[in-house]
Amino acid sequence: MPKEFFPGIKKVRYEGPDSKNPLAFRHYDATEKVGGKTMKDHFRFAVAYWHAMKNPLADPFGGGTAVRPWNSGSPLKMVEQTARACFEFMDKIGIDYYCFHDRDAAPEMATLKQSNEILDKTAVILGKLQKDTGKKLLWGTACLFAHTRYQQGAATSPNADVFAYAAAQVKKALDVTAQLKGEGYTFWGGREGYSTLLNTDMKRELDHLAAFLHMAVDYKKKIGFKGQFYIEPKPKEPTTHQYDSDAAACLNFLRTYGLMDHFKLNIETNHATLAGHTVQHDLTVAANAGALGSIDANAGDELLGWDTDQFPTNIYMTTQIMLVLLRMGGFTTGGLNFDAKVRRESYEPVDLFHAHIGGMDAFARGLKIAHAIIKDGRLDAFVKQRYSSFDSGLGAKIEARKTNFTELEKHALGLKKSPLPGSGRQEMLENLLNDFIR
Ligand code: XLS
Ligand code: NI
Ligand code: NI
Repeated sequence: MPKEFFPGIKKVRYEGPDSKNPLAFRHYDATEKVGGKTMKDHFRFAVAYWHAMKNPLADPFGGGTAVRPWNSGSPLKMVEQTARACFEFMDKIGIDYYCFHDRDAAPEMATLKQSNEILDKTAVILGKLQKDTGKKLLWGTACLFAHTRYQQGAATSPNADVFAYAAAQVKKALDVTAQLKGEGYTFWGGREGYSTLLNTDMKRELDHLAAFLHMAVDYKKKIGFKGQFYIEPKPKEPTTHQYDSDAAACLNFLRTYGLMDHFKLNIETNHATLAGHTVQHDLTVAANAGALGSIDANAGDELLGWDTDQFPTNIYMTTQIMLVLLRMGGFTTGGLNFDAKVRRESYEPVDLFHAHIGGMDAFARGLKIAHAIIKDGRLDAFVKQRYSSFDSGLGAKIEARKTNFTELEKHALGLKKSPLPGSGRQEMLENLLNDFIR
């Protein structure tokens, strides 16, 4: 086994905004404090095992291009090489957390028993690497969408044996996540959705999904796993209609089935945009419900209508993400997981560095800009002023639910002219925001 998988690449350092070194940070300085907290603690960045280590970079018209020397050899050798490569990468890029699916940490074998066995061996390898390096698992998850058995869903499959198989897989993934002291566990509903109602009993499928998640909660208690559970919304792809389509749909599902106390949301940029929202919209919906748990940081291509999972480089967007996060008071669980892959054309291992450096720098700038905007106060003051008619008098009575239609009608009839809310000043506020992006 080679000593290094990224030979010739040194630890990436902060060199300041004027650095011309493409393998240095220009804005992300792990120890720099913004608003009394280090950048490192603000972000809690994570490497996504499936994209960074395992994605072959195929597309519908051609196979993988990625050069990933660690993805070779017998299953166990490959597992160990990949784990070592991932930890070397985390060390050199300066990221403390990683996230994995059971089936990217270890391959699916011929039987469930064999798959469990190799996953157990993998957990020992990962556990040892964690111990030696201090790196941590942000969250684990199970891949309930790739195998042909899950073609029609896992917890929403029309077949009870498939449901049971998925349950067994999650049980094991929870064991391994707990063993590795994972700080969370994510449920992305892979193929939990449908393509046509002609063959689908939607109510029954949703009931099954809820039963599945309740059993996961029970099992979590049983094994004493303390990590946070997350649901990750996504509107389409692979199925036409995903049940967990956006933050609002997930919250409605969780409330309907009495699961709100046990789950938070893991919001992904490109999923929000596929749902026809902005990421700041879905983050805000989740935060308003006290349920913003974690973020899968990436970006879509404005010109393409699918989950392109690109690295986030748009400072306007990272600024708005950080505005939501700072106003919420920062992460109490979770972190920023780079659920993003390099382009098919960027096939060399070093491209993983460029990609993560770009994402971390873009978030560092977004953090500083958002912090400056909040400190400046004009934006928040404008919003406060905009709703000020609810601060006293009739408005305050409305908010306190101490009035009724009859009283409001009397008030409206007594107005000298038809009321106007005042300009929304969108353009002025857009200019204000841009003033901070320097
Ligand atoms: C796919 C999802 C997936 C989840 C984990 O679109 O983003 O990567 O984050 O299963
Ligand atoms: Ni994701
Ligand atoms: Ni995704």
